[in-house]
Amino acid sequence: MYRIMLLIRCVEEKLKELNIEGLIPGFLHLSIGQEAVAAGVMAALKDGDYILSTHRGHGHCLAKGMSEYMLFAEILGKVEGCCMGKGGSMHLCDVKHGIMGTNGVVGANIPLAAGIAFALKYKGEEGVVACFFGDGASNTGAFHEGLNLAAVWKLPVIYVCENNLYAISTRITRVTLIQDIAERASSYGMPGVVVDGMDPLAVYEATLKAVKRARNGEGPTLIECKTYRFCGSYAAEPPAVERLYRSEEEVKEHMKRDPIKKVEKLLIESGYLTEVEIASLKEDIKARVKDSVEKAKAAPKPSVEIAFSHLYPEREEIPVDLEELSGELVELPMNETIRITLREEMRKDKRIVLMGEDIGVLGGDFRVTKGLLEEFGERRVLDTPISETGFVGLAIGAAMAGLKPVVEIMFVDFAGACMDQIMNQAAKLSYMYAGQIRIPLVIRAACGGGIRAAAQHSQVLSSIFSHIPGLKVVMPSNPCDARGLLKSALKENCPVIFLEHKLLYGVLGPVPMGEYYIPIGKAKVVRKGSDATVVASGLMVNRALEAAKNLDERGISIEVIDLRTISPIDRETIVNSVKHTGRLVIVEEDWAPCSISSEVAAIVAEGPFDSLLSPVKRVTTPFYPMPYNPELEDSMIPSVKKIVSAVEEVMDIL
Ligand SMILES: Cc1ncc(C[n+]2csc(CCOP(=O)(O)OP(=O)(O)O)c2C)c(N)n1
Repeated sequence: MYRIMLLIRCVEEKLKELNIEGLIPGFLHLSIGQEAVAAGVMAALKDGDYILSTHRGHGHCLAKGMSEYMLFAEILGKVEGCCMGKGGSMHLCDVKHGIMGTNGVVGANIPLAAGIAFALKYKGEEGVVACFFGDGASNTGAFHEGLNLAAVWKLPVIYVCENNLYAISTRITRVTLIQDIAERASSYGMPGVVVDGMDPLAVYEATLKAVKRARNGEGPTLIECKTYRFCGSYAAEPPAVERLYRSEEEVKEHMKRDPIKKVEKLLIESGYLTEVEIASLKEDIKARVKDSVEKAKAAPKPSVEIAFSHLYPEREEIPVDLEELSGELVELPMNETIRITLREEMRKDKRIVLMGEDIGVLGGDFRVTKGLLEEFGERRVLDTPISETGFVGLAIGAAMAGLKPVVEIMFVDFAGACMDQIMNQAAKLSYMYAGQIRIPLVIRAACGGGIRAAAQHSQVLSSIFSHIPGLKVVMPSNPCDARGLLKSALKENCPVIFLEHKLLYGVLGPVPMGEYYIPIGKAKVVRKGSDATVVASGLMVNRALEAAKNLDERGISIEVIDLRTISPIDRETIVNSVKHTGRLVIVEEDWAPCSISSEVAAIVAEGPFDSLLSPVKRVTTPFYPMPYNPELEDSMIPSVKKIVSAVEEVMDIL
């Protein structure tokens, strides 16, 4: 432990120098003073155990086995860094050593850790997860949701709170009324322990107990380590800024508790090491660190292509030709189609687990998962607390550790409650950790208006997800597509947002019972035509088809494109169609500003603009929330009539 603490201190002192020299391009948070926590916790872990850490995670990574060379190279932005220069100090990862990532979003790693622990337990592996976070993180929703879920499902996690008294400049006593953060553990039904975080042995002993508990299947423990950082919140914090929130005297007082000096004294007094031996050990570490830094400075930078890699890891192989209909065609509604597809895939692939609010006993608000609990049991069909950040984060963690979770967000409107987990975690981890981690996760959500559910239960929001690289977004318009898209989504190694329109759940359509996969990223021309192109998705495809039928009776030939995949959008199919028809109407059940319809219009403006015979027309929801009154609601959602009028306008036949 002493050696590890020395290494961490030496590496971080070096990083401080590099920062002063201007060699570190980004943020740098040092943990000087807090080394005993990293050393003590890691001494109690084994090789098959995992850690998750924070923006202040150099020490944790070094103690868990990351080489100082990989660390320096990463922080200097070099291709030989642990994340090929794509992560930097706040986003380190070394899966080979069980380091499942340091995280730049305070508190976000807490549900992820529960998820990795869930996967370990599910697979019957004996590993445990240690999750580090600061006192500041203990006031995030992710803390409460993550700890609660870990406790309820008795997951093998050790939550390690490094209470260094400050979240940047905010002293914990100004934002938290209880004396010990560990007290919070009792409200989740788990043990909470307070230890002297400046004493590696005390940290080690507390962790050892927590690890034993976790390995025995007794669930998580919260360990609060009372510690202190001797440096500013970030490496370049000027003393004048630091003085705004803590005095020099206070820092000096805490420096008397320096864990390295404390252990040194103990080692000498107990006759374990002499002063000469300690000096020589320090020299060795210094020399080793110096070599690593020199090598890292000389290492190559990443090539430009590296910036464009690791976003969407290659999907699993699909055993049949895409789009090939197979098996008997059976008339089914969309909710039942999704259910039988999930059931079939779950029978084949034990990695698939379902999570969500009321999806088990009730079968979901829209009964999509009805009966699956009975067949697969509580181990694979999990009713969750109302805790979107908790269970979506947990599912991401489980995916990181090799499972394939399918999460249901009851109404897509509630995705806002867990947007950090979707956009900063699920979408980004594979990229920022340079492909070391994959997130094979499907997030299903009911969307759309028409059921008189008003402003907070009627949105589609596909454009919000589609704005984020790293996610794929699909939206079936009929039961057959729901089957093909879901089967394909379950072969992806990236998060897929699967949007299910509520008004389509009960709509019948022919569904192929065999292996049927629809390529993700490909739109479909669902009706051929020559006068105008209508682009739509989800429920709007059906309205566009009806409009096309009406117009056909008047001799107007409409080509209808069903986007199927909203992101990444299929530019080629749109461009080819508009080149052919010369006119474009985009129908979207969503607001026009910054929407999918804006995107489609931009694709045409950037591409076959010269082919346009008339301006592009969009039929969208007025830029107001959804009202409750049925007539008012119906007036908001694009109707067949409005689509027909839009086509007439682009055809100039008003
Ligand atoms: C969700 C979120 N909010 C705000 C920030 C900005 N931020 C970065 S570090 C930090 C303080 C964190 O304090 P604490 O959790 O106690 O950890 P420490 O920095 O003391 O190690 C804040 C607010 C962030 N990264 N994430």
